[in-house]
Amino acid sequence: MTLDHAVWSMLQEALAIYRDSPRASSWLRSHAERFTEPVRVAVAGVQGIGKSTAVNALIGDAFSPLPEFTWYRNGSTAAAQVVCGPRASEVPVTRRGSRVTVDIGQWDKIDRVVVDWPSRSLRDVVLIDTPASATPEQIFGDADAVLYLMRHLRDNDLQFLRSAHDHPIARVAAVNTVGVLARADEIGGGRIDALSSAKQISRRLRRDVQVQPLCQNVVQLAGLIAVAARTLREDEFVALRALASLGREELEDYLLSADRFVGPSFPVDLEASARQGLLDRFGLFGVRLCCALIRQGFDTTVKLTGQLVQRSGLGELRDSIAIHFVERREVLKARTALLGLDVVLRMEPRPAAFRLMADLERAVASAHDFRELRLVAALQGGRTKLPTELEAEAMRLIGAEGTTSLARLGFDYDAPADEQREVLLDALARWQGQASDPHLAHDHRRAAQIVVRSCEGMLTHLG
Ligand SMILES: Nc1nc2c(ncn2[C@@H]2O[C@H](COP(=O)(O)OP(=O)(O)O)[C@@H](O)[C@H]2O)c(=O)[nH]1
Ligand SMILES: [Mg+2]
Repeated sequence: MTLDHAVWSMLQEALAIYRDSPRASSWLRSHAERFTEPVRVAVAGVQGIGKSTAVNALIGDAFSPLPEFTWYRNGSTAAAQVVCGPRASEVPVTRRGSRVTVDIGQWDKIDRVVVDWPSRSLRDVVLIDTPASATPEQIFGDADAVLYLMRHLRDNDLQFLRSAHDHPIARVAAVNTVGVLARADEIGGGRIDALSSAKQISRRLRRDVQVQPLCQNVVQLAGLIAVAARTLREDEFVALRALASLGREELEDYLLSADRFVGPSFPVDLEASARQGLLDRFGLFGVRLCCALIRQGFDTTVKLTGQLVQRSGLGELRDSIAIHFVERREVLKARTALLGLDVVLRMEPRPAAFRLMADLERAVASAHDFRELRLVAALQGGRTKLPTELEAEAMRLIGAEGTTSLARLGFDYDAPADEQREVLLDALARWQGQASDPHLAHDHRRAAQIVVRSCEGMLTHLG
């Protein structure tokens, strides 16, 4: 039985056990519904760190920020609701230029705003923007997975990240958080190499002994630039191209401060209001980067946007969401359902439900997906050691770089099935050898067994 089936039947059995309790039934029904939805990814972090901006970058539109939990779901047409308890009221959504505004009006209390929005980026996830007042309990209660934005690693960041794993079930499956080094453009005082410095810092954070058990990955993001790139207008591009026509050094003089950049004596025929507009949208660093890129030959909107999406870190952030959250949907949903059942059990303990919970915990712990994720963490954290080359191959085969068979087998093109099978059989034989070699350490062989199981899984799929 797959994990999906195990969890689904657990939820149905729990509904039968609690059919006489309206409160438990309604809770379990909401969990059953949630189980079939796309993965819910919350964006968390302290006030002003860039959460709403990051959400906009991911969606590709510039929503005016709201001081409430705001859920963005894929919808065939644009619509928005204010939700409070069981009540949901439609509210207007309007677009002016690249700005989208949801007019929520006046309410005493709001649980959340739900925005339905046609966007490819929302096909596989529901994004949740969190307000300043959000507690970790609320965030980890609503979401299946979390993007945690930070600038430096501070105590309050670690506290937040650890709170995700306070719960014993969550600890079994510490698989739902990706750290984001936010405002990457501000690293090192906005020098032109800020984004590559940020990349190095995020790599270091990824390997940090305190962060590693709490985040599956750490990536950097220059959110402001990413939003501007995804919503770049023709008039902005024309203005940037005009700026880029200035000599690098001459332009640099005017990019020393915001005042100089929007000041009266400017060598290019560009109104102060247009310069201010560029500054608001891109920041000084962003303007500098755009001009450098245009000079390097990324001189159409398509080319420039593509570069900005990659350099801002948005590309890598999207990949990370795909690899760690979307492709691991089954595990994340199972984890959420277990936590949900645990709540019911604590409120209304019943022997039949305890048995159910024990069965499910076993199912989850033995699910191969979880074994893979735990092995990824153990290898990254150095708790399990393999020789360097084998470790790299093991990581790939157990899905650390993506869970499709192409990613696991290391193909960077769409290899036909028989070519994949050949590589796979070779890997399988190698790892079977490792798994059964009596001279190797126990944890080495144990790791090899998991890799073998991953290979066997692929073989079934490839047919
Ligand atoms: N320079 C820079 N500013 C940013 C970035 N992301 C957000 N901001 C700005 O920081 C302020 C707060 O951002 P916001 O996304 O509303 O933060 P939130 O409170 O975490 O949702 C806004 O003025 C943004 O324009 C970034 O990557 N770089
Ligand atoms: Mg915000």
